Amino acid sequence: MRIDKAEVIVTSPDRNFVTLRLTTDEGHVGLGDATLNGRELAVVAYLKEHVVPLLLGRDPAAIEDIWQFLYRGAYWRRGPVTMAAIAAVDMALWDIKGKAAGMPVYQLLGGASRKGLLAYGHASGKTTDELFDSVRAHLEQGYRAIRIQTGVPGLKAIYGIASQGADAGDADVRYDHEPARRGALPVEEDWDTRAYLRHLPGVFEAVRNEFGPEIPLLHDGHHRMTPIQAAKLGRSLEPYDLFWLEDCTPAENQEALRLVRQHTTTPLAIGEIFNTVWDFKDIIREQLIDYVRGAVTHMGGISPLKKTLDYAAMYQIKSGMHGPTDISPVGMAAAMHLGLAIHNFGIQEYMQHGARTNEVFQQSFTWADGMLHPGDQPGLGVTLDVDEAGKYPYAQAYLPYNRLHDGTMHDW
Ligand code: EZ4
Ligand code: CO
Repeated sequence: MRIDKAEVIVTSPDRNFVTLRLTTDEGHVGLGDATLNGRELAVVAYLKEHVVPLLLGRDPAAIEDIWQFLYRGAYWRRGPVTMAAIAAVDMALWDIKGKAAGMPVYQLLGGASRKGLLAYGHASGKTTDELFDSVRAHLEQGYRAIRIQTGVPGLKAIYGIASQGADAGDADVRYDHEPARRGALPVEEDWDTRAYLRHLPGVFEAVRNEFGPEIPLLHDGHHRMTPIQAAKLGRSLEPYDLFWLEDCTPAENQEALRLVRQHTTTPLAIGEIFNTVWDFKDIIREQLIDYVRGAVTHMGGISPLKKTLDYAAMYQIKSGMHGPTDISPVGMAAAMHLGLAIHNFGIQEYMQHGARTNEVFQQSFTWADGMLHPGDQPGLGVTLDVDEAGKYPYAQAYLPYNRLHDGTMHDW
C-alpha cells in the first residue's frame, strides 16, 4: 500500500479545525487532527510545505518508522506546531491501519480494557446560583463528573465562565464551551490571584453542600498560581475531595510541583500544553502528578501518548486526556480509542462539539450514562464531509489573555 494523496483541510464550522486527510492507492482514507487553537495556520504551513511532500509514496503501514522519520529527521524536535503536525500523521496512519484490518483502532491497541470512558463536563457560572444551574444542566445531560469554574467578585471576565457569552450578545461565541473567540485581536481579561484564592474554597463548599459528597469534582487553575499559592489552594480544597486540581502552576517549571506536592493531598493533573514524553518524564518518575493531561493532538499522536501513559502506569498515574472543543472530532476519537485500550485510564474531558461541527465530521462514538465509547467502525470511526467543510472558511480566532490591575501581563 502507498500513500498517494495528502490534503490539509481547514474548516471553521463552530470554530477552526485543521485536518490531515491521507488517501492510499487502495482507496483507504485516514484522518488526523492538527488543530492548534489560535495558531492554526502555522500547523497548516508546516504540514503543507514540509510534511506532505515527505509522505507521498510511503507505505502507510509503517506508523512507527514514519513517526520517527518526521520527529528525528527534522532535526528540530518538539514544540506545539511540530508535534501537532506529526500527531495528525500518526492518527491518520492508525485510521488507515484500522480500515485495512477491518478493526476499530482500540482493537489494534490491545482491545477494550473497560466498557466505556468516564467523562467530565464543564460547569461554570459568574455567581454560585448560575454555577448551580450549570451543574444541574450537566447532571441532566448524564454527566457523572463535573469541572467547576466560577467568577470571582471584583473581576470582570474569567476564562471558561459561561455567562460571558450571553453578555457578548454573539450567538457564535460559545463561551459556555470554549473561550476562544473569533476576531482580529484577542480579548483582554483581568486577574487577581489573592481574590481567587479567597473565593474558591467557599464555592466548593457550597457545591458539596448542594450536590453531595459523591460526584467527582474537578477544577482548572490554568497555570495562574505560584507554587506556594498552589500549595495553599490545594490544601484549602482538601475538605471538598477534588478528583483533581489541574494546571495549578505554569507548566514549564516542573520542579514547582515538588513544593505543591509536599503540602497537599489534592490530586494534581497537568500537561494539556505538553508536547512530548520529555515534558512529563521527571514529574512522572518523581510521582508529582496523578493525571496526565496530554492530548493525542498535541503530544504527537496516539503512538507517543500511549508510550507516555504506559510509562505513567508504572507509577499508578492515570490518563486525563485534554478534550476541549478545540480538539477536533478526529482528535477526540483518537483519545477515546486510546483511553478504552490502556489499563491506566482515569477520566476523559468531554465538552461536546456544536451541531455544525457534527455535520462536517460524522462520528461513530456513543455518549450514554456519563460514559463515552468510540464505537466499532474500522479505524477511528470519523468521516469528514469535504463539501460541508468547504462551507466554513477559516476565521481568525484567539484565546483571551489577562492582565493584573496594574497592567502586568499574567499567566493564562
Ligand atoms: O484553555 O482548550 O482544560 N481545558 C482548558 C481549555 C484550554 C483550551 C486551549 O486551547 O484549559 O479550555
Ligand atoms: Co485546562
